[in-house]
Amino acid sequence: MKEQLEAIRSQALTSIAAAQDAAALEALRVQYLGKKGELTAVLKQMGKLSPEERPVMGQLANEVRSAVESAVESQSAVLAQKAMAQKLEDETLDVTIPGKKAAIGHKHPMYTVLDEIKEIFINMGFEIMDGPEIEQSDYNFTKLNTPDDHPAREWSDTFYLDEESRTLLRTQTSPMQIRAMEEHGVPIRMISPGRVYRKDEVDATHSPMFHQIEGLVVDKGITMADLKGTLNAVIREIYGPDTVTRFRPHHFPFTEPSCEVDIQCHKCGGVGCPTCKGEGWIEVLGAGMVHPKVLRGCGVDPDVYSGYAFGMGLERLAMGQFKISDLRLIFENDIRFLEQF
Ligand code: 2NM
Repeated sequence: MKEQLEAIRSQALTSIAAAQDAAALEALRVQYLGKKGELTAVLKQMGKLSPEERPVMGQLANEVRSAVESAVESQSAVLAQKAMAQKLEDETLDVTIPGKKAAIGHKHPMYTVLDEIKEIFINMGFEIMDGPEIEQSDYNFTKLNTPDDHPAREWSDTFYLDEESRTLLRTQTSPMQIRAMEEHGVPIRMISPGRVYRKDEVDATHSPMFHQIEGLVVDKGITMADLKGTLNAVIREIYGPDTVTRFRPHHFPFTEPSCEVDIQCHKCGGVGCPTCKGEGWIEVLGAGMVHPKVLRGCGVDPDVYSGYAFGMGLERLAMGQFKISDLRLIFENDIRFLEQF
């Protein structure tokens, strides 16, 4: 029995010291110390020993058990340390390696201009309202007092989506303002920026899709003076405090009276130059007092309420601001162009 116990001790200590991972170590522990393990099997034979041998073997067996136990414990500590060292090695992070630069791009110049203008109107208490790009011709034309025979209604000018000319791609964002008056009611002070569509051939100043901002203010006692004061303030925010403006009579079906607003050419001071095409003035927006018929059509009593509205093209504004010579550049998304802004 002594030899058996010594054999177990030396085998166990050798194999435990060679165990390479926690699972192998646990298997060895069970093999030697478990209920059905080798040491237990030897101890079961103690009954066969003489009374003198029993305490001697008992003591040896205990020595072997505690030697094996402490070998398991110390190997377990060795393995844990090895695992930690490996983990540290695997997760080594060299904070001195230069980072990877994320190419995230930036805002399109036209949206830079749009955000600037939104900010100006928000600061003046205007709400921003979005609407559908697919509209009913009722909202795009009829409710805006556009006569049945108006050229803008022609198939050659407008993208219709059905044979009956009931749905179309909006040609301006004003249908949104009709919806806003109907749903939100008055008083109202809003702008609606967005894409609009017209059947124009592409050239340096035209595109079948472009962006507009339209504005609408309706309240009791709104007059042309409010229109002029507000638009002058906005124009001076956009073009600078010394900008000279000119309000010229014009015609729109949805406003009466109507006007177009020019700024004096900042390049030549009104004398005439290539920037203003020799005119001395640059047209920047259209506006007018909302037609009583339009108000009435939205359930607003024109004898109690009045309002003004205006519209401007965003591309033209961005082209002026950033000195972009060709409208097509705005939509081609050539990185060599976009990176300049
Ligand atoms: C313009 C010029 C003048 C306009 C009118 C309306 C509405 F819905 F109130 F009738 N919204 N926008 C308007 C007026 C738009 O764009 C050049």
